[in-house]
Amino acid sequence: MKEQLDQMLDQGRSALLAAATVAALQEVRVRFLGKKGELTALMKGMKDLSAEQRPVLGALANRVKEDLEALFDERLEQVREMELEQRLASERLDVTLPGRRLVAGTKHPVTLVIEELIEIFSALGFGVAEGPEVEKDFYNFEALNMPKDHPARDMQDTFYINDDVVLRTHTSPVQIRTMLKQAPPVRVIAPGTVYRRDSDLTHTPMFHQVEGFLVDKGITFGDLKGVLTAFLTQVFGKNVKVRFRPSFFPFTEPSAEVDIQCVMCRGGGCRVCKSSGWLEILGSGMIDPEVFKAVDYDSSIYSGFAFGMGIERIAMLKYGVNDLRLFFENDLRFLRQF
Ligand code: 2NM
Repeated sequence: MKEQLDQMLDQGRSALLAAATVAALQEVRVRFLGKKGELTALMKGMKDLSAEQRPVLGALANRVKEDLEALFDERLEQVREMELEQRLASERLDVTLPGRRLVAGTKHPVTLVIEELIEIFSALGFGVAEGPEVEKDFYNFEALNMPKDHPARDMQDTFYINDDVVLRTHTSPVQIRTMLKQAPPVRVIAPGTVYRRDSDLTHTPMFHQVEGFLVDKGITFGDLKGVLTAFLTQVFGKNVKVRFRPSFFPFTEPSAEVDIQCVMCRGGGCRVCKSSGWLEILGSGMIDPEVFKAVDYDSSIYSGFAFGMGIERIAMLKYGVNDLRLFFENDLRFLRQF
């Protein structure tokens, strides 16, 4: 039995030293020291020993038990430490690594131009108004001096929802709604999306406009020229040359188209200005008394001017974009440049 105990001590020691995880250590402990363990079984057998042998071997068995328990505790400490170190090593975070950069979006060039125009006209005292894109025929045409049989309706190819409802072909209906709500004096611009049945290299069925108007006592064509010239010099630079040309719109009389000297060739003539040296930027005019009649403004007391422009066209000239379609393709390589 003494040999058995010595052997058990040796085996137990080697097993404890070999166990590399807490779980393996526990297994060794159960195998030798557990209720059904090998040493426990051996100790139970001692009751059959003689009276002289029992205390000697009993003491030896106890020492073996204590040695193994002590070694177990020591190893447990070591293995726990090892496991912790492994975990810390495998879960290590380098807090000095740079973070992943968030991809920030950019504003669409059309948005940038609209924001710039709002900024400029705000400084000139204009408020901003919005209205529905699905609009009644009355606000889109009728109130703008374009009755049902008016030839000017053919100028705009209209998306009809039904006989009385259209996708707005310009943002002028917003001015009509503003005038119906508000008595003069009034100064407002209306930026927004408009729709026309037109689709080719230089036309998209949806595009953007900013229109604006001002009504007060004693407003003249001189005010129109002054405000629009101030506006254009802020967008295209203070040295830009501006030209007013007679034109026609059903809702203004007189009407004028406004050109700036070509930003590409500075008037020398190029493809962009079709060799004319000038670029058409704005439509404008003094608001027709017929429009005032529709919104119940007294044209013997008040007068005003209005204007409108296409935003994509201005964005193309401002940023040197040569293809309208780029604005609608949502190619990030294009959009990220703004
Ligand atoms: C343009 C050109 C000329 C215009 C007129 C009005 C209203 F409602 F006051 F009569 N709003 N916008 C107007 C005038 C728009 O765009 C080329």
